[in-house]
This record gives sequence, C-alpha cells and structure tokens, in this order.
Amino acid sequence: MSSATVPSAGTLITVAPTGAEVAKADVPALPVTLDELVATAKECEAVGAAVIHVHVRGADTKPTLDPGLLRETVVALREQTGLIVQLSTGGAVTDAEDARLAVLDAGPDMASCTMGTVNFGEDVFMNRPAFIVELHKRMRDRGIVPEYEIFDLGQLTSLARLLDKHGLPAGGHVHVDFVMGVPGGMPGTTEALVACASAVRDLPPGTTFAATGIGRATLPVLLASLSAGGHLRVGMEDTVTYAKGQPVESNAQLVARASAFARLAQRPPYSAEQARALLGIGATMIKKG
Ligand code: KMH
Ligand code: ZN
Repeated sequence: MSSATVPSAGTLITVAPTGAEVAKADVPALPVTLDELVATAKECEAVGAAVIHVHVRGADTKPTLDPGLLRETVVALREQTGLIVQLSTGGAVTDAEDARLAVLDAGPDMASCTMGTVNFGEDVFMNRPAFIVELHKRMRDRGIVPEYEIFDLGQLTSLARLLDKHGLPAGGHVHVDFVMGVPGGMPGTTEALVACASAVRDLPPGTTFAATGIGRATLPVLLASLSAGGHLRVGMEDTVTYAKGQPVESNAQLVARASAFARLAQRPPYSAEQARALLGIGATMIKKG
C-alpha cells in the first residue's frame, strides 16, 4: 500500500455552503448574503468543519465574482471564524477565465482548481489546459494551496501530468476532491470512488483525497470515502435534500451528520489547525482573533 492510501487518523470536513447553481428563491435556507455566510460558517465550524469552500452571491442573490465582495468575504471569514478559507475559481459555468483567475487576488488560504473540462448538466464547465496551468502557477506564486477538483477519472491523470511538468503546489502537499454524480461527470458510486482512490497512487506520496456526492449520491459517496481513508465535503452546493422528501434545513445539519459518521468510523473531524498542518497551509496566514 502506498502512503497515499494510508487512512488519516482524522477526517477533514469541508463545507460548501452555497455554490453557484441553487437559486435562493427555490431554497430559502441557502446562505447568500455575507451575514448569512458568516453565520453558516460559524455554525459549521462548531459542528466539525475545518474548511469552507466559498462561492459568493450579489445583492440580487445571483452568483458573482465581484473582487470587492470576494475580498470582504475572505476578511470576514478570517475575522469571525478559524476556518480555512477556500475560494472557488470554478465560479459559475458562465464566468470568464480572467474573472476566475482574479479570484486569487482576494488572498484566500486555498482555492479550487478543476482539472479538466466536463459537461455539467446541459452546460459545459470549461477548464482549458492552459488555464489550469495558469491557475496552478499563480496559486503557487501567491502561496495559495490548491484543492484540485476531479469530476472524472482521467482528470487525475491530467493532474499527474501537471505536477510532473510544473511541480508541486504551494506547501508541497497535494490534496484532491472527487466531485461525483454531476450529470456529465463520473457517477457517485463506491466503484467510481475506489477507481479514483486507486489512481491517487500515481500522484505524489502523501496525496490526500476528499469526496462529495451530488444530490442522492451524497450518502454513498460519504460512506465510501470514509471507508477508503478519504476526507469529506458536504453542503448545500452539492445537495439540498437531507433524506427522501426532506429538504436540508441548514449546512450545519449536513456537517453534523458528516461529523457523526466520521466519529463512528473512528476518524473524528480535524480541527482547522490540524487541517492546516495536513494541507501544508503556512502558519503565517492571518488567523482568527
Ligand atoms: N459551479 C461549478 C460550475 C469549483 O467551485 O471550483 C464549478 C464549481 C467548481 O463549483
Ligand atoms: Zn464550488
């Protein structure tokens, strides 16, 4: 067994509270204002989240990459929580590359970096090779730790090629997130997760992975990831249904369930401090307080 597949003693839980696809009008519990986002972040930290994956919404509740709002959001989350702040560079499928690259100017601890183009329902989530290289390099230049988002098995091969050619990310640690069950990407099944977890062996030693399942794939993916030694991402970006016919009440409800499963698996949630050590996020980053 390579070091990449040795289960961690604890579980890194990331909350993805908002995303760019769910409409506030359809899901009133979705956090869209800065106050709602900070309140959600505090609740989720209290029940076991260590990382927050952030998409912001404008005053019209629609997704935006407004640079001022992104900066304000990073500052507010740093001031009011101890969470690791990960900004989405994926944005919405309609966002331009320049605006997605400019997300890094907000100075987050982490940012997402999707490893390939994928069909996304009826849309296309575009990630050209040259764009990925630019994201990877700019993050390293600024000391921002990437979370490589993997929507399909072959994207892990693309990541191996990227790292071979352009070197390791800031902090030297590689962390990937399998986003499973997007219509157009890989399915949210145990078999697909095992295939991805096995392919992690082709990445640098010590590479860690998390997984999230979209919609009804949430629970199968959560359980498969825990049993395969992986970490977890949950949140209303990925599912707005807690159980059949039962809408999610809050992001904290999803984080609390993930924490409970992690404890049952005897891999309790990592604190944000433990997560910083795991992910290679510098101690010099501004922290709460
Ligand atoms: N909203 C999706 C098109 C990311 O955050 O980096 C892209 C996404 C991935 O959510
Ligand atoms: Zn996202």
